[in-house]
This record gives sequence, C-alpha cells and structure tokens, in this order.
Amino acid sequence: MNLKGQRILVIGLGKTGIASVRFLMGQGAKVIATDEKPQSELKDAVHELGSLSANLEFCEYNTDILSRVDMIVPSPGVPPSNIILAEAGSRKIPILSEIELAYRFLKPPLIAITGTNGKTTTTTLIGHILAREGKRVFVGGNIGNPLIGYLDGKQDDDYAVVEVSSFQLQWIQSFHPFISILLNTTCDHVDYHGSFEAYRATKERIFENQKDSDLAILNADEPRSFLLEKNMAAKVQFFSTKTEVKKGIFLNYKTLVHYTPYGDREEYPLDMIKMPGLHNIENVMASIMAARYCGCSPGNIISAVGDFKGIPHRIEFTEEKNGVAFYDDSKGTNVGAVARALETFSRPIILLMGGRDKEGDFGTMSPLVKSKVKELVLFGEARNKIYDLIGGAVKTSKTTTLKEAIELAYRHSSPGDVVLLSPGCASFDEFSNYKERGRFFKDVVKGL
Ligand code: UMA
Repeated sequence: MNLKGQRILVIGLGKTGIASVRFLMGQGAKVIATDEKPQSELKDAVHELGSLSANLEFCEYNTDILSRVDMIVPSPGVPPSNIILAEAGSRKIPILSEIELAYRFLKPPLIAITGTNGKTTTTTLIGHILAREGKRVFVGGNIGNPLIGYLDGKQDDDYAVVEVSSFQLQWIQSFHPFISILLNTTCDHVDYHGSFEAYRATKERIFENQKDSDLAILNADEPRSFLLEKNMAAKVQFFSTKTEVKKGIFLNYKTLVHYTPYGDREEYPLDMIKMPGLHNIENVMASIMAARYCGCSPGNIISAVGDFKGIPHRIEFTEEKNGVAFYDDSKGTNVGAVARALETFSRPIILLMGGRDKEGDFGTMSPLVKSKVKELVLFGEARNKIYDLIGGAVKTSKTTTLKEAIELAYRHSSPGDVVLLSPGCASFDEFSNYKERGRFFKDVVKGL
C-alpha cells in the first residue's frame, strides 16, 4: 500500500489519532486532522506531535473536507453513525480502521483477542507465556498502546499479540490474525453499534479473513460459537468450564484437559491459576491454546500461568480495613463484567455501581444481585436508571459521586464483607478513563 501523497483524514486526536498521524506522515501522506473538541482543547495532542504538527492541517468537524480526501482513518471511539463517516460512506470514500491500516504494514505474525470481557487479561497472559518461552513479543492494541504506533519501530518481534475491540473491527477489510480469539459476547456498547446483534456481528469479524492454516478459538459455553464454527475457514478449538469438548480445553474437576489440533491429549493442573474466578479459568484456557499453537511447551505454560497475578483494576484486591476487603473492578464497565466479579466471591458483597450508562441491560442482573449482594450503592449519572431496574432487589442507596459511594459503603459494612467497585458503566461522567477511576477508588479507600 503506497500512502505517499495520499490525502488522509484522521478523525479524533486521542492515542490512536496521534499514532496514526505520526505513521501516515512517516509514509509521506498529506494528513488532515479533525476532532469534535475545539482546537483550544487539543493542545496536548499538538504538543505530543511536536514538530510534525507544523505539517498537519486541521479542519472543521464537518463534511466540507470530504471533497478533498482520499481516505479516512477514524479513531475507535467515533461511531459509524458519525456524520462525517456516514457521508463518506455514501460518497464511497474508503474508511480504514487503525488496526486495518496497521495490519497492512505489520511484519510479525498476529494473534488477536476480542470479547466483551477478559481480553486485556488474555492478551497480557499470552504475551507473558510467549516471553517465558523466550519469544520476543509486542503486546498492545486496545489495551492502551495502538498497534499502528508499533510500526514506527524495528518490528523485529516473533509475534504481535493484540487486543482488539468491536470499535476497531468495525472498519477492517483484510485484517488477518493467524490466531483469533473470541472470548465471549454479552451486551455492551449498544450506544455505539445500535444493537446487540450489530455489536456481536462486528466482533465476529475477527475470523473473516482466516484460512485453514489459522486457528480460531471459541467459547463452547456460548451456543452461538457452534454456528460460527460451521462457516469457519480456520481450524477451531473450543474452551469450556461446563462441558467436555473434543477439540480444545475443558475443566475436569481439578484439571484442564486439552485435546490439541494435532490429536494429542494434555493435562494442566487447575491450581496453577492464581487469579480468582471462573472467568479467569476461561482466559487461561484460551491462552494455553494460543501458546501451544505458537509452539510453547506445557512446562513453560504452567510456569508462566503460575506467576501471573492478573491486571490492575480487574477484580484487584485493594486493601482490608477492619475486616472489610475492598476490591477494585473499575474495568468492569458492562453488565457481564459485573456478573463475573460477583460470581468470584462467596462473602457478602456491598456493590458500588454507576457512572455513564452505555445502554446496559441492568435488569438482567436482578437474580444475581439478590443472591450475592448485601447492599447496592449506586452513584453517578446512571444511578437513577440502575435504581429503577434493580433497586428493589436488595437494600439500595444512591449517591452523586464515587467518593460518597465508597464512604457510605464503608459506614454500612461489617467485618467479613467485601466492598466491590464494579461499576457496569463507563467512567466519563466523573473521570477521564477507568484507570483514573480505579486509582481514585484506591486513594479514597486508603484514606478511610
Ligand atoms: N472523538 C471525536 N469524535 C467522536 C468521538 C471521539 O472527535 O465521535 C475524539 C475525542 O474528542 C478525542 C479522540 O477522538 O479527542 C479520542 O479517540 P478515542 O475515543 O477513539 O480514544 P483513543 O484515545 O484513541 O483510545 C482508543 C480506545 N478508546 C476507545 O475505543 C473509546 C482505547 O480503548 C485504546 O486503549 C486506545 O485507542 C489504543 O488502542 C479504551 C476503551 O475504552 C480503553 N475501549 C473500549 C473497551 O475496551 O470497551 C472499546
């Protein structure tokens, strides 16, 4: 792909936009940038671009520019309904997501991981196992460092392990991982995709360019996976914590049994997994299959899984105060993630939920909340909506801010309780991202 002299519009100047501008300029493209924020709020982006910003043209956030562009690279957060994208679509101007563009220039073999929940843990763990095997590996993507930023370096790694979101898969064409993993699909990002079906279909695009020499990893506990298998060009391996599978890995009492694509049977001890919860067993199972397909030895897999403690802000133990254990699950931004967090504990839970709603299906949580939650503390913009849908399930309080929610939860707690921040919502009403919200939670807990 020759980008020299091409007029390319980058929409959004966050992490992805900045990395895209840098790469495109390096390729000799004529780059134009636009952002819904006024230019006065883009000083950090301009600063990060340094001397490159002198050659960057900024344009108004409207469709006027479309008569002058050959291609568009939207940031992941820009929805397909965006006015510029919608108009570009009708004018047949090519729209490429950052991962599509990056893929076309990527040298190492690509392993891509998607799913509503667990993708960051699985991506990080696969990178960790490959490194234990002595492989050089780039780990990135939706995790926080855009794939396109990797292209500026030497690209001399053995593998690129990349977390991909539905937002990034939206505008792919030839994106082709040799291992693709779809961990699970539950309701999320309906505000962006328009419907759950559209969200799910976009996630499933991770498999669309795979061939028979590739590997597709699917969750056997989701019936839809078997429909996908029927149309899959790649070899398929399943994982299950509920049922025996003949192709892939399943949980058999205290052992993970793996039937490899080569017909071998292997066993892994369950107690090698140090992270809590059934969902983490699934993440490990998917990681084992990816690692084995890359030639990692079972011994190195067991050793790497054994010292992997999980990732920050995902059901992360924060501290214990007067017998009350605090857990930070700020990364739990959808209903499925909250359910996973609740299932992790057997102690009474005071659950802190709220933030900015992403049209979450909160009503479905009622039975689980009834069985697991001692008290619900709702905060932020979404508090009234969540209250209307599940407020009646258990004792429920409402506060405006997260700080008030934490303090109230502590006042209402007794020794032996868990106070769990698993918001089921985005953080943007009070914070710039889930990491900032998680760090804030830890700071407030420390000061209690
Ligand atoms: N913007 C517009 N128009 C819009 C939307 C945004 O101009 O319609 C502008 C904003 O004003 C801002 C910029 O675009 O200046 C932000 O772009 P972005 O929202 O795409 O964010 P990035 O900083 O590029 O970060 C993105 C991912 N963000 C989203 O998908 C929303 C990050 O995932 C990812 O880590 C990063 O690229 C690197 O790959 C975050 C996320 O929440 C963690 N992801 C979702 C999730 O995991 O559920 C998908």
